Amino acid sequence: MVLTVHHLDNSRSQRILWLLEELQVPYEVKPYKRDAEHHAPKELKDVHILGASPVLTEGDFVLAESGAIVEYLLRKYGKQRETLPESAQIDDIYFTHYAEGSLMPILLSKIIYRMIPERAPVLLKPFLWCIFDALSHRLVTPQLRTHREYIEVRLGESEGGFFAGGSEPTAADFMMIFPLELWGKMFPESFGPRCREYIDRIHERCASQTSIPSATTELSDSIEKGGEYDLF
Ligand SMILES: N[C@@H](CCC(=O)N[C@@H](CS)C(=O)NCC(=O)O)C(=O)O
Repeated sequence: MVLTVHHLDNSRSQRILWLLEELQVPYEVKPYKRDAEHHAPKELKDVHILGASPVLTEGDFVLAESGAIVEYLLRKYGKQRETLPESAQIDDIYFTHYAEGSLMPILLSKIIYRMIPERAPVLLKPFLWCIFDALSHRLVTPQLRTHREYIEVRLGESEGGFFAGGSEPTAADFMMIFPLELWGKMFPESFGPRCREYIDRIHERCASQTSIPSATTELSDSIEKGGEYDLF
């Protein structure tokens, strides 16, 4: 039975590709293309009723939700969280959940405030831009500023440069990379320098993985398998 990543282009399933590369576990990618409205195609619902990516399958086994997949794969193939110092374990748990629980909703609301006027009929656009821009500045920008300060401080405190404090990525990093890439790409004006340095370092690390001789699936191969990743 083969581990299969059901991968939607430019999506959270990039997290799982990076993790599987790090773990050097053999896997296959089943690609799905977003439709004109940017939604996943209907076929993904045949794999998991919610129809969102990523989904991991292995025979009859089906698992959705990127955080659950990260935890599952690390538990099965990775270094156990319990081997980290206790404070690092707490940071790892915290940032693993913070990524989807706190940071993603803020970024998504900022994206929606931008998307509504962008997709509105031409005549309504100027009016809606005015309203949604003002709402976004009032409601979302201050939150994003606070989160930026918080993450910048955390990265500054981390001795090894990763979220749990060490020099190797943990679940927290596999989760945090996606919202940080999204933020840097969509709202670069509010993106922090340590966050920029963090994602550059991870991209360098990914690039160098292509030369790991024992890797069963090389990253360049996986990027090819997953299609182009526009957030990178
Ligand atoms: N919290 C879920 C979110 C899954 C999700 O919304 N995935 C997006 C891609 S990043 C998706 O499949 N969107 C397509 C759609 O909703 O049609 C996770 O972390 O896996």
